[in-house]
Order: sequence, then structure tokens, then C-alpha cells
Amino acid sequence: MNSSLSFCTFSTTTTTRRAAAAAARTARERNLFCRSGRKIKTQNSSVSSSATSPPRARRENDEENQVESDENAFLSDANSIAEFFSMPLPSIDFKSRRVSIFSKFPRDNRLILAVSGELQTRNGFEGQTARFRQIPDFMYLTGINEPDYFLLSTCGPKEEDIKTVILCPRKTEQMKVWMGTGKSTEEIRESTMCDRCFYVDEIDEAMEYLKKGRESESRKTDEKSIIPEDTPTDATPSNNKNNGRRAFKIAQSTVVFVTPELDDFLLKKRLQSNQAFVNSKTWGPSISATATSSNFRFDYVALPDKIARQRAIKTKEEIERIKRANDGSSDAHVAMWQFSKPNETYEFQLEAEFIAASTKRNLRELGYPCIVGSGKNAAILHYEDNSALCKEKEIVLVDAGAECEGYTADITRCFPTDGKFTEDAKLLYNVVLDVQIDAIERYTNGAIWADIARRAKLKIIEGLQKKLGVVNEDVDLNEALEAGISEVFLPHALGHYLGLQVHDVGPNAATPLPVVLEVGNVITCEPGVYFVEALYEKALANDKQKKMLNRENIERFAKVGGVRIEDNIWITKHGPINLTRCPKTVEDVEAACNISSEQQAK
Ligand SMILES: [Mn+2]
Repeated sequence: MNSSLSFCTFSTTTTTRRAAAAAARTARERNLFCRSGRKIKTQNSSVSSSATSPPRARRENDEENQVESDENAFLSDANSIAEFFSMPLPSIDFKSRRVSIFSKFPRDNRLILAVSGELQTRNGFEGQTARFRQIPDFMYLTGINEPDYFLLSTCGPKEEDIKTVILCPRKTEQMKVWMGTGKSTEEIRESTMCDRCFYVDEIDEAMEYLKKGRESESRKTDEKSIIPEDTPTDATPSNNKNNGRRAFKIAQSTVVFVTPELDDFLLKKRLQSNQAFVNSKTWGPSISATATSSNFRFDYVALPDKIARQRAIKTKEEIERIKRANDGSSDAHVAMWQFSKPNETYEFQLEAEFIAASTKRNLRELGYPCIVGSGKNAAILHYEDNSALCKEKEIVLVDAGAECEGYTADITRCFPTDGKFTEDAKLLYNVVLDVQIDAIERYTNGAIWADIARRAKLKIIEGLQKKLGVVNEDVDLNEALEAGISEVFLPHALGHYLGLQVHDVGPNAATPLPVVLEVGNVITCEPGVYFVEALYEKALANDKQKKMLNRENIERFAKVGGVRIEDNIWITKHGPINLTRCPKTVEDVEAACNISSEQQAK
């Protein structure tokens, strides 16, 4: 048996021949990605971007090849699904990650401050907290997935300029009883690869430690103070005899680069204490007192901006996590299809099945709430109610993805409740699938996002015209595009960056949408066609648009609801690599649905 099958939902020993064939296709498609790294399997053909690929020998050390061979190692070593999903992932070098960001800031009079998330109450009452999710930037810098931590660091172009401390909450005896003892400061120091870890009430010691200098803890260099003294004076740069660099004894205007969460944090502390920040031995008021002194100037932009730029380019270790999240989530989609019974299963029960299946694969958190929309609910873009009964002859649109160490998958599939697409559902599905396959091929280094999106819109209109008859025959595609026809049926973007957030940050502040695709990006590809009554009725009332549209066919396909197909694409030097391996063609989806529950692999 091909070892690559062993981690699929399917297992050749327990499935029908048909399902095994589908599994083999999935595995083949995956192996095609794995081995070549530059070919992508399309519905009818295999598209190569080899024109720009260097010879294989020169590619041996390429990052994506390393990822692929690591993955193949997983596949050949794993005996079971459980084993595959518990195999260790390559560890993340948090120190280098931080150094490459913090070294972009000047050395003198600069501090980095990042704040972790706080627990939120579920309903405004004490005692019940919502499930915690770390602030992504803090997760990125430290790997810590707990609330009430802080990172403080010096910065500068050289590695030795950078000293980083973590401040962790000290647990009271009572907290230890209720919540356990938690990690020691030494364990935290090791896992985060920081220089020292202090308790938050040791803020003064932590500041003192940073003051003492970056190069050596033992070196006594009073002149290297980077923290303002109690009584500010003018900045007096002086020559540091020890290393010949400029150092500030007193910082009149120390710049603190902070993640935006600090603002919230300061505000909350201010409200809680109901006064300006008092200097006490607890972290919050102490840093607040320091922070509001006139010596500090806060920069809320530069740090998150630099982190975002780096987060947009995924390393091999990050790709492994997104891939693991995709593998488990892909399996969980299929498990959910197999669980579904028409006229018996509710949408929220499919959601539960997705969560159970991904949890069995060691993915304990979802990247976002599941969208499970059957029939017409598929046309509600962010439908999270998930309360309807899934009826026969309907398709169910499921947008669901689980996380691996904070990195999420974002996968959408549509499946027929009774294992077989109706003819109309199939027609609609294939329009979207063709657009998606065409678009994925264009996810290449240097590609202009707006061009890919425009082409996808044109192809949507073409499909609506030629396959569905929703756009009238004589309508010019470009004119329809100009008239906004594609937005009537596809009212969202073609994709977005993906990573520690489902709509991840990219190099363009304030939007998760790419402008130019770069090697290392992971971007979703998620075209859809939806029949949203509010939108098509508005179009049918619009003089310009109604001439282009066929009401009868709109109403016919509105019964299907909507289709979205979403995969997660990694941009590499050698072309796009699809990290999502959930069955996708009509044939493969139907085959996967039709494995009976007794035949399912555990
Ligand atoms: Mn998405």
C-alpha cells in the first residue's frame, strides 16, 4: 500500500474500490505537489511553470523541497492517522524571528514592548471566561499561548544590541489550587528563547537587567542606561568607553515601539484604578506610570508594521504548521460529509462532527467559527447560525478550518446531503471549480493580485453566461464586468493572506488583501457564486444590469443556493503549491461522501 494513503481519511483496507480510487487520486495530486513543487494538477490537465524553473540540481536546497522531503518523511514513518498528526513539527526559532524584526530599529533610546492577550469574560460575569486566543503578534514573537504576559526588549542593528525579557504572571496560592502551577520562569525562558524571564511584579529588576546593557549581564556600564531616570534631564549622548558606541545616559525621549494592544491595556488600567497611573509593585500601574511620564514617546505603527511584513512571508516551519492544519481540516471535512444524513442531520451537528474529527487529529482550536449552510443558507456569506436541518437534494456549504499551533487552515467545500449532486448543483459547482483552478495557476511570484481577481470575475461571468444562462447570450463579458455583474454573484474578494489569523496581515497595512504576490505568501483562493436574493433583485431592478440577466435562470439556480470552493495556496519560486488536499471535483466529492460510516477509517 502506498504509504501516503495511510494518513488520509481513507484506508485501502476499509474502503470501497471507488473510494480507494478517490483517495489514490487525492494522494496522487498531493504527491504531484510534493515531488515536483512546480506542477499543479488541474481537473483536466497538469500545468507546469517549468519555463521559469531552474534545473533540479540547483533546486536541491530550496526551502520548499526541504518541506516536501520532510513531509515525505512523515508519510513513510507514520503508521496511522493518530501517529501522523502527533509527529513532532520542526521547532520555531523565536529568537531569530525577533532579531530580524528588532534589528530594524535603531539602537539608542528604543524599547520594544509587546502585550499578550487578556482573558475575556463570556458574559460579563466573573468566573466564566471565553476560550483564550493569543494576540497573533505576541504569539509570533514568543509562542506563548497564555494571557497576561509581556515582552520587553532592547533593539538595534546587531544581535548583541538585542536583549529580550519576558514578564509572566505570578500565580497566587489560590490560583495554583484552581489553575495549577503553570510553567516556571526557566521553562518560559527556554521555550521563548529570551534572555531572561521575570514575574510581572519584578518589573524593576527586569528594567534593571535591560539597563545593564545588551552585550553582557556582568558588564557594568552605567552610561548605557536606556530607561529614563526618575528625574529627566536633557539627552546627553556620550562616548561609551567600553565599546566606543554612542550611548544615552538619560533618555529624554525614549521611543517605545508597542503593539496596538498596549493602548487597550493602558486604558483599562486607567479605568480600573480610576486615577492616573499609580506607581506600585504590580506590573500594570508600574509600566503605566513609566509610560505616561513625559520621557516616553509611543510608536504604535512601526512595530506591528514590521511584524506584519515578516509574517506575510512564511518560513518552512510555518508552512509545516499550515500544512498540518490543512491536512487535519481536509480530513475533517470528509468525515463530516460521511456523517451527514439527509433529513436527519442539522447543520450544527455537522459543525460538531468537523470539530470532533479535527480534534482527533490533534488540532484543538478552530481558526474561526464554522460556517455550515445548507440549501439557501449557502448564499449567506458569513452564516454562523448553523441551525437548519439539512434536507435531501441540497448541497451544504461548509467553510471550516482548524489550527495547528495558532496557524489556521481556511477551507470551503460544498457537498451533496445525499452523496449525489443534482444536475443544477453540478453545473453551478463546476462553474466555480473551473474559475478556482484557473486562478490558482496564476498564484505566482510577482503576479498582480488585481489582474488575477479581474480574470476570475470575467470567468465567473463567462460561466454564468455559457453554463448557467444567468447572463444573457449576447452580453459582452467586459461590458458585464464594467456593469458590476460579477459583484452581484460574487460579493467578496477572491482570497486573502492566511497564517496566525484567518485573514492574516500582509505587507499592506489595514488589509489582508495582497497587491503583488511574493514567494512565501500563503493566500486563499476562494471564488464563489451565490444567489443572494437582496443582490439579484436589486440587479434585476437596475436598468443597466437587468438587460444582461435572465430572471428565470437566476430563480432556477437560486434553489441551489450558492457554491464556494476554497484552498490555501503557497507561493513558491517554482509556482503555486496547494496545501489543501480535500477532495474537490464533483466525482471525488461524491466518492468521498459515499463511504459508509462502518467503512470509515478511525
Ligand atoms: Mn477565506
